[in-house]
Amino acid sequence: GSAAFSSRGAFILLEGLDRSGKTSQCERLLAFLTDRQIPAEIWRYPDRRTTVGKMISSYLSKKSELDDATIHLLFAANRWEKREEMEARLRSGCTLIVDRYSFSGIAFSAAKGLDLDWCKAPEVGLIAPDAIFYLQIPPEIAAGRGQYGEERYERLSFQKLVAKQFENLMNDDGRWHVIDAQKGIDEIQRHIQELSLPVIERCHQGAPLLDMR
Ligand code: Z5A
Repeated sequence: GSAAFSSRGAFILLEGLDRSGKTSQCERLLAFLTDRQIPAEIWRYPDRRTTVGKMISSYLSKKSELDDATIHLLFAANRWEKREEMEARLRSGCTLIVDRYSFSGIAFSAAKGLDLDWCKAPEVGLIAPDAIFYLQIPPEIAAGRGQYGEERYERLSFQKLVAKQFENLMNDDGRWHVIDAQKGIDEIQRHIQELSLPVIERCHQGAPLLDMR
């Protein structure tokens, strides 16, 4: 019937600082949905497997240098090169649990001092998430969850600036959910599950795909 025709998966995004617990929550949400026979998969950005992704990975591991504008555009290009596949997966009915996306792209570059509107521009026209879970954590607490590694950006002073940018990007359009990332892993997960199910249901009922604006 027409409902089946328009039925699609949901785009569920997790954002937050390094060590906020995104990966742990994505994995648990995938297990939960799979258990309930809801088709789902995890996507993460940057996708380090593509040609662009390899350039990003080399930059993050400090094996190469790029100016701030160039790396910003590469992160965006890494989303654009997956846009078509993302749309196809969603339209096939698969829910995508995504670990970082445009908001990380904008927050990290704006934290370096790049113009906010300039940072947002290359994201316009990408597929927009149906729900965004921002795992909110004081940067000092995140830093305490183990030694920062050797990657670029893994410094407390910079993470503080990024946190400020994330808080600026949130709005009250109903898609953003601020989650207290200091709670226990299971409690956070239950909260995310409760908020995700109605979103997935709406998408299955044919809610239109959204574009980043
Ligand atoms: N970046 C960018 O600049 N522009 C862009 O467009 C994009 C990204 C997409 C990629 O990092 C870097 O690129 C990133 C942003 C930038 N730089 N930084 N910072 P990545 O994706 O490779 O790494 P990450 O996202 O920062 O992942 P992470 O370090 O793995 O963090 P996480 O996924 O949020 O956390 P986790 O692995 O689930 O948990 C971390 C630890 O905390 C672990 O030991 C857990 O067991 C523990 N944990 C998790 N939850 C809890 C709770 N609730 N309580 C206590 N302990 C917990």
